[in-house]
Order: sequence, then structure tokens, then C-alpha cells
Amino acid sequence: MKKIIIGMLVLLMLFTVVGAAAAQSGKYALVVKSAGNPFMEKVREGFENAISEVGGEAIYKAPAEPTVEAQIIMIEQLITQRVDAIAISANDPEALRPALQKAMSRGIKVLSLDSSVNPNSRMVHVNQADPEQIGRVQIQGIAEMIGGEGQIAVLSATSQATNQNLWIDWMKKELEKPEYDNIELVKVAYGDDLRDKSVSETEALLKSYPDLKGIIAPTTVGIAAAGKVLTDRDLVGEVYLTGLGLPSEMAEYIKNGVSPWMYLWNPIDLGYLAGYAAEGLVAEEITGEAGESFTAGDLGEKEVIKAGEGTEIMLGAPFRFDADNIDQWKEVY
Ligand code: RAM
Repeated sequence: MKKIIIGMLVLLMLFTVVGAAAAQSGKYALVVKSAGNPFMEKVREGFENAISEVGGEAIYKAPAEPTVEAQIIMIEQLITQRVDAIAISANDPEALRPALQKAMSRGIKVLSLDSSVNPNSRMVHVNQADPEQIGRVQIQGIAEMIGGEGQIAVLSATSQATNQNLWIDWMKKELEKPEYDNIELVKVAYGDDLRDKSVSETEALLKSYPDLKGIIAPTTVGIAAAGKVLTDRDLVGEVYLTGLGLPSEMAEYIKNGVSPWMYLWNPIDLGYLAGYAAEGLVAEEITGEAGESFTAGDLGEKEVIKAGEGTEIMLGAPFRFDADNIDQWKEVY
């Protein structure tokens, strides 16, 4: 009898230890804008690398369509699953508030990355690069390509995307400078980060504005679609393209001259940084207050800084890709 009791006690202790270890390792969810976007797959890769380094379990959620409704359903599922952290690239800055606040009230750590939610819906935002710089360099780029005059259009992602809308606001501010007096922004079109819609929106722009000289696509899905349309229609040197693109998808269009150069940051690093930020919140190493710092694995020491009414962690500066360096990067992301 005594042996049985001791045996049961040992088993109980074992269960407690294993249980504690599992709880500590944690479940970390990444919710992206939509499925089928190669940029998000790279963000996922980095996020999963970080979570595996900290010994946690990564859960990836990608809605079929880039809608906020689909993201709300996913957040509700993650609350029921009792995950430890939710990192989200938002399809709307405000509409996710009730769901994300509910998650936080249940003790789930919430952060946004790439496309932010408003500060009251998150603990911190993981930002790829300074939005002002991202917006301004794209206008500077297209202006140089078209020789400082002519019509330009923007081919964006969804009309509610926080990140693209912020960048477009900065583009418009840059355009106010007198040096761009001869450049006219004729339209902001939305391809919704869907390949086919981005193709048809590019075609519609070319049809509606036969004098169009340049397209800025601040989305990896949009720029690749526009690159293909301009290439297929043999518009090299007639309609220029720049924006934010994945080197792996854009190498061809950089080399053929459709897009002499474009910008981006490392999406794998972005996901990796978000993974470590999530872990920092779960471990209560950080709370999302400005002035805190933590070690983000291979990326080293990172700081939480003030960003408007909220806070953020910055990855770095946007990088310029052109014919001289594209081959180096096209295999990486
Ligand atoms: C698309 C998405 C993403 C954005 C990149 C540049 O893949 O819209 O949110 O950061 O482009």
C-alpha cells in the first residue's frame, strides 16, 4: 500500500513538472492579413524560428480573404484555445479593438506587427521601418525615374490597411514639396493583396490614364502583379514602377528595367523580432512601456520606444534593391 502511495506521489510530481514546463513554453499565435502572400510566409518563417528558439509552440493563422471579420473570428478561436500571445498584422486599425481587448483581459499578451492596431488594442507594435521614410523614399524614387514630371498612381493593398494608408499619407506629404509641382497623383487603386485583383487594377489604371508615367505599389503582392503587367505589355521605359517588393519576386522586373529600384526590409527578421517581443511580454520581461529593452535572439538588444499614443519596437531602415544587389537577395526572401 505504502509503495502504491509513493508511486502515485511520484507520478503526481512528474505531471506537475511536465505541466509547468508546458505552461512556461507557451503558445504564440501569429495572425497575418491573408493567406497566399509570400511576404507573410517569410514573416511566419522568422516568427516560427524565434518561437522554436524559446521553446514555445507557434500557431499560424491566415484568413482566406484579407478582411477584418475573418481576423476577428480567428482571435475569438485563439482566446478559446487559451494561447499566451497573439501577434497580428491588422486588416483594420480600429475594428479589432473589442476582440483584442477581450484577449488582453483574459491575460493574453497582444502585439501588432507590420500593420498596426490602435494603441488601446495592443501592448506594443513591431514596426518594420520608419513610416515617414518609407513613404517619402517611394515618391523620391518615382520622381527620379519619370524625370520629375507626369502622372503617377498608387496601387495599394486593401483600403483599410493601417501600414499602406500611413505610407500613402507620407507620400502625399512628400508630394507637397515644390520640386514635385509637375507630378500629379491621379489615383490610389486597391488590389487587396490579391494577385488577380492587383493585375486587373493595374490594367484599369493603364486604360483610364493613357499618359500614366509611374506606378508606386507599396505592397509586395501589388508590385509583383504590376511588374508582370508592364512587362507583358512591353511598357519598359514608358511606365516606371517602384514600391515595396520581395527580391525573389521582383528580380526579373528589376533586371528588365520595369522597376529600376524598389525598397523593402527583411520580412524574416520582422517575424523573428515579433516572436521575441511576444516572448518578452509572456515572460514579463517587458510590458510594452517605452524605455524597456530585451534581447531579441540573433538581432540582439532591442528597445521599446514611444510611437504616437502608444509604443513600438523598430526593426531598422528600408533597404534599396537595384540591379547591382538584387541577385544577392533574391534567394533569401
Ligand atoms: C504586403 C503586405 C504587407 C506589407 C508588404 C510590404 O505583403 O501588405 O503588410 O508590409 O506588402
